Amino acid sequence: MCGIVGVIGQRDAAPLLLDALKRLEYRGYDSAGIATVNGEGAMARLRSPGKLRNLEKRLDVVPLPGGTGIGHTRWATHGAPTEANAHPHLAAPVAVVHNGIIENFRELRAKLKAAGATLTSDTDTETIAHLMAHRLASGEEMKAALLGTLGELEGAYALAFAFEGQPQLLAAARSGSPLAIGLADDSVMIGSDAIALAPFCDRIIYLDDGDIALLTPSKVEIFDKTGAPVDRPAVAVPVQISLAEKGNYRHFMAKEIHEQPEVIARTIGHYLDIGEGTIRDSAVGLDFADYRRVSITACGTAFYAGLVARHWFEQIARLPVDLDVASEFRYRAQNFPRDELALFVSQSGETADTLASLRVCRAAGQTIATVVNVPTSTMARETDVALPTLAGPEIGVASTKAFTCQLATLAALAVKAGIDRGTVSAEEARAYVDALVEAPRLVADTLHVEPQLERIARIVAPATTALFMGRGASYPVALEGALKLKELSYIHAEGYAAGELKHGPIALVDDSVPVVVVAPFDDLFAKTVSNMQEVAARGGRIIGVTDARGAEAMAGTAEEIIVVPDAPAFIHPLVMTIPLQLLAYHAAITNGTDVDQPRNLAKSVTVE
Ligand code: HGA
Repeated sequence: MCGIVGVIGQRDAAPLLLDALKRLEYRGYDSAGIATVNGEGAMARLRSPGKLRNLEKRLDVVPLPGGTGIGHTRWATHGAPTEANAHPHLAAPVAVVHNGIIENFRELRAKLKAAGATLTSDTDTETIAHLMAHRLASGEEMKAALLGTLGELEGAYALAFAFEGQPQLLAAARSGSPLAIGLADDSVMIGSDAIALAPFCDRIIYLDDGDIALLTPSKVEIFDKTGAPVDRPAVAVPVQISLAEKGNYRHFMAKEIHEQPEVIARTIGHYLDIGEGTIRDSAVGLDFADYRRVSITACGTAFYAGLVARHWFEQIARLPVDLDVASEFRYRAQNFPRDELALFVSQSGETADTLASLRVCRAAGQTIATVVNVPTSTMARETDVALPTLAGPEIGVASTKAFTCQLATLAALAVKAGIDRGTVSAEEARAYVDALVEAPRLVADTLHVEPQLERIARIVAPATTALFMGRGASYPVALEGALKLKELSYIHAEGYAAGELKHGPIALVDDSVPVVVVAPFDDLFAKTVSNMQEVAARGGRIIGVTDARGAEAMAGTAEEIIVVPDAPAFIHPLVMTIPLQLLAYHAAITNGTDVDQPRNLAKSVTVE
């Protein structure tokens, strides 16, 4: 998603803005730009399609002077990723960068054109610069002009403004998209993500939804949406954020895959009382005896974590689960019963559709719980109960460690639900806890299959279609495996419930189609193996992911068998996911795609 940065201070702005933008590259983007204001108030701007290095090359030739400026990496929603559509957008004296969507942009463009404005881009964003410039030209004060402009916008935005003729001023605003202000000794910064600001600032102020801010080198003034001054606390830059580096790994994704034993251990350590063999009440802060059902809402990988959780809640706690993708959730006619727990899952805590769904449930008076990786995020702040996944910053666009930490958290919740609802005895609870305690070690052991996956990835990489199948809790794992492969290697991949294959997708099977069968040796194994035979009979190239006992039954049918360590059935989804992540990673490397920033994708999807 779009990255926003801004700086006002003693240092040369352009190189600093570029460095800060580089720290947001992981979010995914397709063009970039910077505008600066020098000491005399003159504004200059450079924009470029493609990667930041294109902009950097241009800056080498035409440096932008000045200590004040704003910068942007754009993930296009309105208009192609061209130079003309890249931010900052100008309408003298205003320059603006934007993350979000202005939904009434058509009306605004028509109104501006009728008033004689010349629009030079196809974006929704450019209207904001013109509205603001128009108000300033008609003599409105800065704050009034800002509030007036925002009052005309419908939709979501995080905005940073710079002004020609005002080298000592930046403005910022947020509604629906995140924005933070960074404080350093010699400068004040703006960033859409604290990661952008971490190395340059010691303290961060997170703006609340609806806030606007006026920044000078020595002062930050914040107002709420009514224009009343408000105090927002400045907090120390979280250490974890400053540590978002690649280390010795070739890609963030590789680092994040290999970090999983550690971060899963950290996450379960938060929820489990290992000595007592139970789940810590204080870590969960919910009594599931109060709820008749749970609704889980999420997007993408987090939705698949929710699908696994449905199995766990229903099997362990006999608690019915309703599940939907967040982009559809709001459009269903629902009655939002008070005795239903509304549970949301999001890595970033900013996912626009999930956040909007959360707000719908909150307005309906439901109790809101959120499984979230970024503790300072909007969702973490707007939820009744925040359930952290302690995965640390995830930089690779394709989620890996955040997914397994979501699983670990949801597994602990399901056990807690079983205890609260009396479906799990103390002895059974201890067995579940013991199984979870084993997860980090088993995941670490599973990582040893990497050399085999590297080789298998070379078989899969030339395919144009790949299928993944699984049954029970392995079905969402298959879905996640397919999503990972398509995100990273651009191979068309689909996940199916193993029993569904013969209802359609089997028509795709021939000897060019790899079929990944996720089947640990559990109660459902024999049925999945029958489905595997159906595929094999039609020439499909089977890649089995199973454990030692399953491998015996697959031998002779599967072309390749990846053997993971024997694990308690409860944590199979955590273990079985690892080979699929490695397969996608190595297929991407074989296909030469951009592993950490796959094309067209964004890390934290802050637009609907
Ligand atoms: N709508 C703006 C900004 C897009 C955005 O925020 N993406 O994450 C544009 O298309 O330029």
